[in-house]
Amino acid sequence: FIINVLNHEIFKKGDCDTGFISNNPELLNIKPKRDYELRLLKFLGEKVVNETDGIKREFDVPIIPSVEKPAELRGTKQILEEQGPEGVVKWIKEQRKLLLTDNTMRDAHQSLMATRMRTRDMIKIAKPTSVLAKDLFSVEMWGGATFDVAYRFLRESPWVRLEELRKRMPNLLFQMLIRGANAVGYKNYPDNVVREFIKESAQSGMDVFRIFDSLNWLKGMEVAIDEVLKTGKIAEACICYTGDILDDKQDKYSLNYYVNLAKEIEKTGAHILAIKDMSALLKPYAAVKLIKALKNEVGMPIHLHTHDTTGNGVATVLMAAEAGVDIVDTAFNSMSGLTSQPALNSVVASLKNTERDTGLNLEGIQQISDYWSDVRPVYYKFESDLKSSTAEIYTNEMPGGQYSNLKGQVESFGLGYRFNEVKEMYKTVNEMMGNIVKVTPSSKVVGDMAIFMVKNDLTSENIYDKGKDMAFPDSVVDYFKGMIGQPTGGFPPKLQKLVLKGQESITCRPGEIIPAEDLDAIKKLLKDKYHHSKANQKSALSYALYPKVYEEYMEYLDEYGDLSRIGSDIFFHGLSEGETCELEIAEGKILITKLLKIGSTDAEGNKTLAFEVNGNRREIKIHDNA
Ligand code: 3PY
Ligand code: ZN
Repeated sequence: FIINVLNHEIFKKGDCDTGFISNNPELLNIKPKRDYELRLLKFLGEKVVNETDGIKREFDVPIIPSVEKPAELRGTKQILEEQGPEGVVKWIKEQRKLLLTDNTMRDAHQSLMATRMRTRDMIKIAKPTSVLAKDLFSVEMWGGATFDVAYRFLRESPWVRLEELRKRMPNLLFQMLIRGANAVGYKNYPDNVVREFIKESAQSGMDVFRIFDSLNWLKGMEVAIDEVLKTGKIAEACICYTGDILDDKQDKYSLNYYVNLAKEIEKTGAHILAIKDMSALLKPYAAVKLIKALKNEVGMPIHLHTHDTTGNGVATVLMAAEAGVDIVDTAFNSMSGLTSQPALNSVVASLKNTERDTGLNLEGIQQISDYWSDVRPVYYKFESDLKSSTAEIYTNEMPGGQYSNLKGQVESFGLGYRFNEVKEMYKTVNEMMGNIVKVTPSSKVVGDMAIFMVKNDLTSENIYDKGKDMAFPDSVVDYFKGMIGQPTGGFPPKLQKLVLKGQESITCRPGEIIPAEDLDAIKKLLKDKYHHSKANQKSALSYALYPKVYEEYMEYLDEYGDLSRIGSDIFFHGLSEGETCELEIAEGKILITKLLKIGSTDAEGNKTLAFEVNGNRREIKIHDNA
């Protein structure tokens, strides 16, 4: 308003009286644009002053393959729409070809770059993927850690991601990973949250729900399976693979164990059986043994999920194909390998002219891989420094996504130099816990306990003495209380007693005792506290899953505005001095912004940054936290 007054011709001439404001109503036109602009400059200023110092690498602009939409674009999504989940199961069983799921937009970036891939980089390649890779079985692009990370670090809505991708990929099944009663979080939620979350996701375009329990405890998956069956979408239930079925000495997780679990899963009515090999432990010959046995014993199609941490990923996939697996998870080559999935393009190439030819077009999928190859460098800060495959994983059994995350977690405690010890301790903790399945969130419990032990110089022997008066990490306490379920073989009593220090534990399903969440009360809270006029079931569910993260997200939007449209090079690396860029702040609204100068720190510890925005000079003061 003041700027409007100062810029007004009458005011400038000094020719105004008390009627000036009422005679000139345009003075009250306060443009929200200015507000957007200011908030955006504040974001850029903070980034430059307190993170990058204006130093930035050059990044190539990713090339988006140009595709013409064919007259008819049909895929697996249409089979589901026209024939329901049973129709999809029938279709899968009729195929000789090996069906592929692309996991680039979910597990690949979760495993390679701490889940930081932004929606903006996904939606640009969505339409080309739907055309050039139209023969995929599905695209996994949601769930797992992506939900939390979208709000927590990317400050964007995962629901918008789902909707925007859905619009651009109408022919392919969308798939998500859901952690049973832990939904997309790290703890058991009330049943109504799990059910409503599935309902809302299905309505927003999700088709295949890959459901697992982090302890292979069937009870932990029951509610989720039941709800997916009600939605008419596809329930894919998992056996999480751990240990080594080729080694007769490892008898806890034997072939029989997996076959029995699969038979129990079949009884739930789930449509597809997934083998979830989250830590890349399924060796190629073990895959043959397991898949042949499962094919003999259960009627559901089998979907294999694995990682390439050991370098044996493609071999496992090919051997599984040979043994009759129906569908396998892969990632486009430039986003594959190491802790990510085995390479999609390479699998397609190796099966060309064989009985299990995937039918995917190599030239088309090369263009998609090239796009991801151009996108990836922007995320370099989040990549682990793992340069080669490692057979060490066969002994420490750490999931693909955890490896890169744990390293960061260990470093945040100032224990980076003791990472090898933490990895070794991860193994020890697993043994102390009775050899459990390790996948989110049980893997986090093991990781948190390993860090705690290294930090406090605890060993498997001295812990019972030294740990008597220590408060164990919350995740570890919850685990021993039975709040993420029951492990096969039960809890080791001595360790449970040490951790719980007299607190009660449960053996029932946590959902049976956790009170239902009042989603309407959450909507009201969001409306009252954040003036969130559009608070709906989606926002209420997000809050119910992650109250603190969701509140911080709302506060961030208030402070900086919606930054989901600005380029990832800017979002992560800001601007360098002299750089000009186009910043999209709302649909079609572009600010051409140049960082003219970064001033030096003044007596109050502030730096003044000069920008040019759409031709106008703007200055902003930012506190230098250094
Ligand atoms: C997740 O739960 O996010 C996983 O990827 C587990 O493997
Ligand atoms: Zn995985």
